[in-house]
Amino acid sequence: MSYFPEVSAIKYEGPESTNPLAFKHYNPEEVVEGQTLRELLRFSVCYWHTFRGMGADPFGPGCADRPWDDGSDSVENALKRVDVAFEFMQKLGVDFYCFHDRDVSPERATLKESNDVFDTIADKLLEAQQATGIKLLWGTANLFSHARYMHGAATSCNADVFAHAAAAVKKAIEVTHKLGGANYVFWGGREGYQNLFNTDMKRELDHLAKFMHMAKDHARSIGFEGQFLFEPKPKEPTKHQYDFDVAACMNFLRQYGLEDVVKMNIETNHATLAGHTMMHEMEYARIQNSLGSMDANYGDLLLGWDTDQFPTDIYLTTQCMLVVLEQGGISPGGLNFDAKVRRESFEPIDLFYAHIGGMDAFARGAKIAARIRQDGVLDEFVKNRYASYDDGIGKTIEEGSATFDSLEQYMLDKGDSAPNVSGRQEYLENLINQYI
Ligand code: XUL
Ligand code: CO
Repeated sequence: MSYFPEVSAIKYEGPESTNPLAFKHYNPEEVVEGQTLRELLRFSVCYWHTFRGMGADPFGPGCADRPWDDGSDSVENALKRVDVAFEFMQKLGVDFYCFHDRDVSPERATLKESNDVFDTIADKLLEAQQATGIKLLWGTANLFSHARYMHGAATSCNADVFAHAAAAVKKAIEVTHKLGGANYVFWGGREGYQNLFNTDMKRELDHLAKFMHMAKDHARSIGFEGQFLFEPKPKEPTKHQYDFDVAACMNFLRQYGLEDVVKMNIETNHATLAGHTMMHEMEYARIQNSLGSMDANYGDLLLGWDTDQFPTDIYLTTQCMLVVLEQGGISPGGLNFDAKVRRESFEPIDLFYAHIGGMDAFARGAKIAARIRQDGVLDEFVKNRYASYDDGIGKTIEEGSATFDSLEQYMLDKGDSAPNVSGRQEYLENLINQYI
């Protein structure tokens, strides 16, 4: 039984190919800075948008054509989706996938029943992983869709909801562990507030930290050694999410002693909603040894919400890959397409076009970034820009031997500072365009 009979395995055919169902740039075996593109990029398909998204928006219900899906929350339907997902991923040639508990497994009236169904689905996922070699990049729990989470989960004012969320995350970590997941993600679905008049921010943040500590303690107690990831997002669904951006997340993690166990899963559309570029968020995390994984997508800059489009912008992917290569890769994280096809792209084949485009865009970005790095054009420029700190007074500042007294004396002797040199931004932008 095939769910995508019109598609066979997607192959690399090179830039000259006109086949829309072929890679033009993603050759999984091509080596970039010592790693194959497959190892470097660690592409992952997300279960929620790709196998559960039906194109609903605030103005209308889903309208996607998914002939295999009867729309029910039956176990049979959930099991069938596993077959669909693995056929899709295998034909696409990705090595990883990601899910929330409720994407793969429907919720039932009680926690016990929900967990039992989840076990049945997890068995099938494990079988499918073993049959195909596709692995779990990360698991997570949906702590935002059910009405109980209206005030948040770990930051809910209702302690029972905190307990329910804890039980859900406990189970999701156990399933992630059973499936050999490389990471576990926290995205604070509704961990934030709509109005401070009814919110005790201090208590909510304390609770969130307690929750993450308990999650980590449980994970380690069952032998899950995967990496934890925190996913920054400034707003939506709440007016203010506590995981606003990398800076806010890092501050939170450090305040509560979690910085050694939790890294960042950075998403482009979340970065731009926070008023940052993706490169800023990635670089800010990288320099603090906290760049863990990426949710690859692209937001429409004319719209103020999370549009989760597939990334096709080579400028963006080049910037991302400059940071990834500087770090030497992103493993055990990966590059998860947290992206959805447009509502109008309602046919199953559109799922292939979307992922092929995203994978090609990142493969190009990787190769362009590697050439820029190989020629050392940015490195050399940046190094020279700070050369005044390599010796003399600058060196005393960096080494920590300078004081306000010594700096004052230096300037009294010298009279005035040395002239500045140009930042050459336009020159550098032109240079980067030559590589693209
Ligand atoms: C929501 C979002 C999530 C996380 C996982 O904007 O990005 O899907 O990636 O919970
Ligand atoms: Co995401």
